[in-house]
Amino acid sequence: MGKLRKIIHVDMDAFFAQIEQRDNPLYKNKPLIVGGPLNRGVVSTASYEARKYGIHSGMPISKARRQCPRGIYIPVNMEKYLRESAKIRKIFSRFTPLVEIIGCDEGFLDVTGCEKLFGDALEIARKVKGKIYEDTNLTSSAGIGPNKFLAKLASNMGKPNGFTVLDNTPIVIEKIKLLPVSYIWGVGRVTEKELKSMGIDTIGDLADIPTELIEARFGELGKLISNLANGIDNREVIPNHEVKSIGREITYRRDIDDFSILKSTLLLLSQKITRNMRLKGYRGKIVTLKVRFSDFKTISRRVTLKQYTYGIFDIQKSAISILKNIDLERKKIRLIGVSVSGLKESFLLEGLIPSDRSRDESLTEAIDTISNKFGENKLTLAQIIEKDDIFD
Ligand code: TTP
Ligand code: MG
Repeated sequence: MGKLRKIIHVDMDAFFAQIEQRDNPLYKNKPLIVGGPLNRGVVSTASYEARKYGIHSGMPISKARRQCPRGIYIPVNMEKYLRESAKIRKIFSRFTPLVEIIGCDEGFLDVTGCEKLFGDALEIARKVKGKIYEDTNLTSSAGIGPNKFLAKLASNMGKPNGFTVLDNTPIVIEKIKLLPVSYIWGVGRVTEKELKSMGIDTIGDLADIPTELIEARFGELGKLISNLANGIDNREVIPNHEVKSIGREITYRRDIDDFSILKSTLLLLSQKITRNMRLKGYRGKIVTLKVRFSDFKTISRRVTLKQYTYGIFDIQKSAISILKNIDLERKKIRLIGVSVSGLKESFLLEGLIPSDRSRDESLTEAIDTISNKFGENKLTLAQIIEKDDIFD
């Protein structure tokens, strides 16, 4: 057992919609739907008044209009929301350097040991919420717990304008077990459906099944959600600036000089890296290829892309282009690795990614969805499966 941690999770309420309601008195207390393009697009978010009509993020606007014809529909004004987002981040960082921002409106603060400066976790959470309101006129919801899972669950339970503490006590755990599995971080709609088909509806149902079984079915994600269902969560709060690069490498069981195998490997590595980038919310601009030859000589070369991306083929193609420039004559490769640096959090790039990028990125998202469903290790692209035996 590690030391007892104190984690705070703060999430803005109906973020885009609340900002628009703040700025336009005509929108106050009304069902307000932010999203676009207005007739073809999806809902980014809806005010709590609109949620009563069953409207939620990701729903096609056409459907929302049918369910709530009297709603007010407005487009996204990302620049404006990012200005508020920056203020919120700044407030978080006043209390601890251990701040991990997720997306544009939420963050985790590890305030273990901060009592002397700012008071206990409850007091800090109260101060953060208060300061956010003071500086932005926006409400947020705070959750406090001994780990990220419980802190996030707590902030979600009290929404809007909530303040909830969840300790790892038997009473709390019993209560959590009654919640639907979809409350678990990482259980998306696809996973939820699959779990339901296995007869798992609640967090308690999931906790009752041995972790190995869930892992066998869902891969790494399975292990994570099974542990979370049991209240086990050792994930640290990782300050965003500390993520400098995201990469993977592979050592072959025997040394390789077959270019098609190397190419497939780069595809596999790119898939794993881009999945990780998306999970953490980054795009990157610099691709580095590392190659270790059979004589252990190791080289690494990098290219800088024109655009920030998390597209699988953007990364793979860059790595291949580097590989082509390396003299492989009479040499065999023992290890190959790819990493992406020059990272930027995706939400900061919103609206700045030109549409010709989006095809590769959409493909990456689709592959992610399939990976979530079948477990990361079950899905490998193209011919990699056949060559599986050459990797360590
Ligand atoms: P969320 O925090 O998920 O949602 P929210 O702040 O609107 O509402 P809640 O009170 O439940 O926290 O997301 C933050 C913002 O991110 C949201 O206001 C709009 C944007 N967003 C999208 O654009 N698309 C999406 O699918 C989601 C989930 C969010
Ligand atoms: Mg929010």
